Amino acid sequence: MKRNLDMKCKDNFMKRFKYYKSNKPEPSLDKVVRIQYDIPIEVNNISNVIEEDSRTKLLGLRNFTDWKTYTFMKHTGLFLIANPFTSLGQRYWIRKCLEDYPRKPNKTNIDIEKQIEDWWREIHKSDELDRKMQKKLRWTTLGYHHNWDTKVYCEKNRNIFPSELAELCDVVAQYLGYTNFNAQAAIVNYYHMGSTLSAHTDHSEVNLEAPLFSFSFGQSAIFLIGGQEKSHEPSAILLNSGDILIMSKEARLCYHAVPKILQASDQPWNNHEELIQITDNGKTKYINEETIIKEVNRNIDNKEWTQFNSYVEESRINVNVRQVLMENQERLDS
Ligand SMILES: O=C(O)CCC(=O)C(=O)O
Repeated sequence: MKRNLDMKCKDNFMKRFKYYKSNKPEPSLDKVVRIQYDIPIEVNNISNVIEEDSRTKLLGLRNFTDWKTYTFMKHTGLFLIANPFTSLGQRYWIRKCLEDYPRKPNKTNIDIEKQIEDWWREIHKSDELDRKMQKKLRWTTLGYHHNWDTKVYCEKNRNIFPSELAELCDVVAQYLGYTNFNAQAAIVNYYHMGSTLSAHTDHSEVNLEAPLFSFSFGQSAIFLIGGQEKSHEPSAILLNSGDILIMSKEARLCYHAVPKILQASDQPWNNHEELIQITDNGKTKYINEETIIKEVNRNIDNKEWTQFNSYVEESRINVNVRQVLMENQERLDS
């Protein structure tokens, strides 16, 4: 009897996962925390730690005073910043994830089958889009490459972390009061409408005190987060394009999953009133300002944007960034 009860309890995460994954019947969204419609009772608005950061505009972010940040009573250490990106900012990050991040020397899931130098160029090399190869890309890793088998990072399996992504994380970290965050590893996940990501915890990093930053773009998702055991009843949260989820403190080691991708109710990357040129206005730590201004502004051109638009109209992209090492540690073996 006791054993049966234990077995039942163990199933809580999986039970919710299966419920939200289902297509027949479609799950009810009544219990999904949806910040865009109303502020559910379990979510509180938090006040900003610092007033401003001159780098926000360069990185496609609104001013801190316009950010809306929420914490969750049931999940200590979990933060949700509801889309702080401008439309042009979303375009810039979506394009980075598609055009730049899957390029070598970064690793992708396609590598075991075929080494492709430049996935985005490869799928567009002839007049007709290579849809088969387009759909094949499920992840790319940056910085310290995640080892999916051993779950252990190693120095030999490391490339330079993209400076603009490090800069973005630094801004968000400073905003939340983390003054020493160092972006060292990232997984970019590519989801199509039927894709899921099963329950797991992220515990490969030496430093488990540092927060994990997770950025969502394109189509929406139901995100499940529970406790450090699968028996905990998870909460379901709707993540929309531009949302930033931060897992820190207790939430850093909690089970989480993506059981469903949902059609986005709007396309914040296509808000034409917000496609305004950016100019130099911030002291950057990692990036060259001239380069980023050029790269952000070229996406105002809708013609240049078309191919990226087609991708996010039917896919979701998630970038999650971690600090691997302890503060002042330079290498895994030091
Ligand atoms: O797609 C997401 O929102 C979550 C991704 C994730 O949990 C991971 O890559 O570890």
